Amino acid sequence: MANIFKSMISGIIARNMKKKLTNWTISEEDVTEVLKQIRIALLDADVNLLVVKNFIKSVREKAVGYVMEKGQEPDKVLLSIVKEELVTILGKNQEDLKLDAKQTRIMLVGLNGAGKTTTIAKVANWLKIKKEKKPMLVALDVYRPAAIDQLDQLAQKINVPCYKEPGKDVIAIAEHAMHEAEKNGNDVILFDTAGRLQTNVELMNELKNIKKEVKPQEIILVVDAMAGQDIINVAKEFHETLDLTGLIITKLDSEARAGAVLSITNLLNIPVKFTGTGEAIGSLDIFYPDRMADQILGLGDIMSLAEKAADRMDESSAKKSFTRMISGKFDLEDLMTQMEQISRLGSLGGLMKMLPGNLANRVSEDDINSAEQKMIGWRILMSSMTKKERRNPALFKKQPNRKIRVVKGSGRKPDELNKMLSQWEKAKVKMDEIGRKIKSGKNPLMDLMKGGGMR
Ligand SMILES: Nc1nc2c(ncn2[C@@H]2O[C@H](COP(=O)(O)OP(=O)(O)OP(=O)(O)O)[C@@H](O)[C@H]2O)c(=O)[nH]1
Ligand SMILES: [Mg+2]
Repeated sequence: MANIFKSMISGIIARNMKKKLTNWTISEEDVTEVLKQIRIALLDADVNLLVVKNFIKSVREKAVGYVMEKGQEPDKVLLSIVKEELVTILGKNQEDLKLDAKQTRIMLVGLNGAGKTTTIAKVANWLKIKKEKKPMLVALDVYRPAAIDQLDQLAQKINVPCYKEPGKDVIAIAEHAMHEAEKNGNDVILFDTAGRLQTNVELMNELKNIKKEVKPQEIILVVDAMAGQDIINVAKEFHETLDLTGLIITKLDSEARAGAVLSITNLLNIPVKFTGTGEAIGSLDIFYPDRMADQILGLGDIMSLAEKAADRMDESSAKKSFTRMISGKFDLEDLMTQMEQISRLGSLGGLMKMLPGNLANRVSEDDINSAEQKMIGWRILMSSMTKKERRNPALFKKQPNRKIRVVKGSGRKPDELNKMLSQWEKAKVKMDEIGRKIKSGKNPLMDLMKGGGMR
């Protein structure tokens, strides 16, 4: 997604539309330059040409002739038109999986390496945890024994059953699997099908036959964000043969531009159901066109960040460390716990990308890298201390020998330890101050906003 972020369409709009319009109606001339730049940014992100053309056309139609009301600013008006059109392109309304049937059957299809098998396990885990379902996985990629093992191992990891058979008759296996699921009360069956390097008649026939036997409520095409424009024809072929009900885009965590796969939903009118953002089982997100539009515009994805934090942060320990902070008791043990919590959310760079563009832009890649390096160093230093030392860092002043031991044990530099201790002390002074203000009924955020920020 990196290039989409860098294109920062909201930045383009801000730069080009800040100037005063000559009158209250937006004219063709007012938008010529900005639309040209947005067009280039979208093509740069590998969005399909036809999608770009239609997009620019509808933005132009909505913008030109727009009569502004008093107090409206041209850049805000254009940004909201662009966002609305982007959301339309990305599918307008997010659609949930159809899960009402007594036994829901879902087929995942796609090219080799797209991420079908990994994604099946992610979706099954999501169904189990978020939807309280009893999923079963079925191995229909019977041509490579390793493929069955891969699915089986993932199933064990998430603790759901995996149905497999030694033979190669996928229709029979699918039929047996459905009986087995019915017998065991599995209410969702996920079929892992074989991929090919390219679509071919043999694969399409096999999938068509499986579909006939299984009668799935959902047939989902799994596509890799790194795919180029070819993927659009591939998706068309799958859709013509199978009448797809959804898409899952994997590997959005990569440096891929993702424009091609994001174009499929508009060109073929198939909703994106989920996105994959990593190899781990938990790296699956429901797709929200609105949030994706904000990401593309460079407005960040605060909602996802908040959800991620809620999912992975340990609330009770967060509350505890906050209380300790404002009561002047924040020590290195608390700092270590906090740093562990932050690292559970992922890399700092990844977190920064979720912040709105103007915030994220203030911090350079170098700053992020050096902060990450610093955190690594601090964690190593702190884990070389005894718990007693972390609870009472004043011991380092009283007995400097302790410092020598920590430096030796951690393999870090003495200077790094000294800097860490002095930064902790400074932060503690600030926190004490905030704590006192809270206790006396003042809102410390007001001070922070007036410029006395914590640094
Ligand atoms: N970074 C990243 N890697 C992913 C993601 N999804 C899948 N992968 C990786 O992509 C590779 C291929 O994934 P599989 O699930 O085996 O793909 P498949 O479509 O089942 O492939 P075949 O069975 O060979 O057709 C594996 O190394 C996965 O770990 C993702 O969202 N992000
Ligand atoms: Mg597979």
